[in-house]
Amino acid sequence: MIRMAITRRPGANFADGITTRTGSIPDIALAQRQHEIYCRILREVGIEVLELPPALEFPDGCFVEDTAVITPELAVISRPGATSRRGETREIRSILGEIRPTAEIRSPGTLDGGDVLIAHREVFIGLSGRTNTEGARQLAELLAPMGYRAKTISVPEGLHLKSSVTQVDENTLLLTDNLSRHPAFRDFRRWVAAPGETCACNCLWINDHLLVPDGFPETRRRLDRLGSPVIAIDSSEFRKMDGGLTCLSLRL
Ligand code: CIR
Repeated sequence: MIRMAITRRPGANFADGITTRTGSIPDIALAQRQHEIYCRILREVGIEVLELPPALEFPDGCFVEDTAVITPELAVISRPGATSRRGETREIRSILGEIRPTAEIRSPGTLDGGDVLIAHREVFIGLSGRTNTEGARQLAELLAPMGYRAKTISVPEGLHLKSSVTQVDENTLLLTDNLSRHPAFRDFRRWVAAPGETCACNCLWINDHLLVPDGFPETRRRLDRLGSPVIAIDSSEFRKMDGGLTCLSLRL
């Protein structure tokens, strides 16, 4: 049961963040509305949401997931791979430090929370443009004493591992065709996103509800069969900045 989430509202300079999607500039007012709806839905599924104000020095600051990896036992403060995002961890470290024991990824390690998928006691760590082998090694070492087993996976496409695979129920992963054959995931039931709907892979399964990005009807039809209530959320403006539903919160 997730009791609390930390989010940060997108600021007026949200469009100055990093993106690979040239030519699609986010509408700030719409992003702010979509963010409000996201926070409201988290509250509706029983979560207390700590909404931080925009941090104008960090246009990507609303993607708070990248700043930490949280387990019930420990919060590991990340060291984001993009130098423009490193400072985002400062305030998150002090908030999490009040709530949970903390540890840190240290230089030369880099790690973005979006590259880390924890399901049961398995920690899947994506090696991407943001997370390097040293960051992955440090995270694995920090979590091992609590019984977590880490596996690294080369991120074949998209920004982060969780752009292409997320957990959608206790034993099911929603993933891209490419990743579905990866041996690291063989103990899970694997559902491939419908053709042309790979952006639907970033879902958020939380408190027995499944939050899915709006606009991917075929994948949604499949997810409806899983049994958890499915809630579609329009995250179009975050997608323009390479973000999705998991990116917008830290959950604990
Ligand atoms: C970035 O490039 O860092 C941001 N524009 C998007 C981060 C998305 N975060 C995530 O998938 N966890």
